[in-house]
Amino acid sequence: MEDCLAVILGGGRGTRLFPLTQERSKPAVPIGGKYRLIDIPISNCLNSNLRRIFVLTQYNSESLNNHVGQTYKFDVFSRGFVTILAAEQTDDSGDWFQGTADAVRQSLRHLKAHRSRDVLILSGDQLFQMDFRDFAATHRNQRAAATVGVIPVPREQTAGFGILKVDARGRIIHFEEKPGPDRLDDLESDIPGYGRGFLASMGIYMFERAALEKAISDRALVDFGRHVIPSAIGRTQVQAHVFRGYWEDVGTIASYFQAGLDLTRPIPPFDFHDWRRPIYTHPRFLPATRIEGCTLRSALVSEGSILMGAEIERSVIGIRSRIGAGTRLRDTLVLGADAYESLEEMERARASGHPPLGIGGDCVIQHAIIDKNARIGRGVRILNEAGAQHADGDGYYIREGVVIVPKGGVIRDGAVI
Ligand code: ADQ
Ligand code: ADP
Repeated sequence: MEDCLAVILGGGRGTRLFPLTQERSKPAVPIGGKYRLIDIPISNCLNSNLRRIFVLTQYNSESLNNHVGQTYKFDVFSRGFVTILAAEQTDDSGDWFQGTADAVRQSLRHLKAHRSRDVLILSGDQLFQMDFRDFAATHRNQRAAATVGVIPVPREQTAGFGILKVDARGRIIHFEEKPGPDRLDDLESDIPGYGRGFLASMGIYMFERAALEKAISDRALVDFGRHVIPSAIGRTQVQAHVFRGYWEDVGTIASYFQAGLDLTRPIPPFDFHDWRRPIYTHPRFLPATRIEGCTLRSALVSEGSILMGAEIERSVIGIRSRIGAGTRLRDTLVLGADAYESLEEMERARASGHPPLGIGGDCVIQHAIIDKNARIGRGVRILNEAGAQHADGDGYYIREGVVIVPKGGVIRDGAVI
């Protein structure tokens, strides 16, 4: 893996995760109570001994820079780095990154400064654990110019994916990006050990370096899925590497929310407790969580929190969360806070008519995402009883049926959503 560079696609406009991406870039979106999305692909790389990593992002946020800078520090002998490349306007192109291939094309000059046989291209919004050494073995043993990570999926789950067909040796012979339902009959395959089904692209690609430079040299090829991969098939050897573990795209509010709640299952599909493959994050030196008279069922509670007499079910509680007495949370992701408020600050907030940081007492909240640094007053009810799918309210948003209180959002005492 010393002969491989990793490039993580950190996000285009990030509109599908709005409002979580309103004030931060997608890689900085929190997950699992104490991590950020970018920790997942970076940890997969580090656990695969891949230590030279670029993160491409459309917009650079302070929180992403802080997080990466404070987390991934390599000593001088390891030759490792995590470098963020934000879309920058250069003389060659007045445009921001247009698509995934375009983003990689614009970062080639940074990659050129580092020798490598191969380049691994990863998406920044996927929850999975993969050993990329297996991926590289497929790629190199098959002498492929490019290798695509693929996963078997049933018909009902094909929407939004590139679907492909392979020959007996695992070469990709046909690829269609996001085919319509009418195309599916032609794209079904017999998958060894799976039966009849569909092979979906995971949006993970390994390219032999010269093949990558050639494949994206034409500026008309903007996206890997839509242009580069389909046009490479037939011209060069494009291999499939079949992955059979848990893999979830968390690029939309609905999938992010569901993947977050799934972490609270007794045996979660994604295992943060796997000591052989740790997920790294910013070390914070937070105190233990204080819990007073609470009922907790299927909950993940992050450190530095204060939970006073709350009832919490199927929920993730992020770092430095404060939850007041008599509050009931169900199916909710609380992303936590960036700092604590002292008792005096809380009093001052109350006196100026603002709820203190965190969630006040006697609230009922379900099916919601409470982003960082939110201030939720006392007796607030977030139930979305009308079942709205999409709305922009006073201090909140509803996306795909999930109520989201944005970062730093304020919900006054007694409000009903
Ligand atoms: P999508 O995920 O729909 O499909 P795309 O929107 O191109 O593809 O995004 C891929 C990744 O790159 C995402 O993490 C996105 O945020 C990021 N990204 C997009 N534009 C970017 C830019 N300009 N700069 C930096 N990052 C950018 C792809 C494949 C499908 C495959 C699915 C699997 O095209 O074939 O099935 O992934 O999820
Ligand atoms: P993380 O979210 O990874 O735990 P930090 O704890 O370092 O990161 O903090 C996140 C953000 O909050 C940073 O921008 C930091 O400057 C800010 N922050 C940290 N501590 C305080 C504080 N006591 N008061 C106000 N802002 C803070």
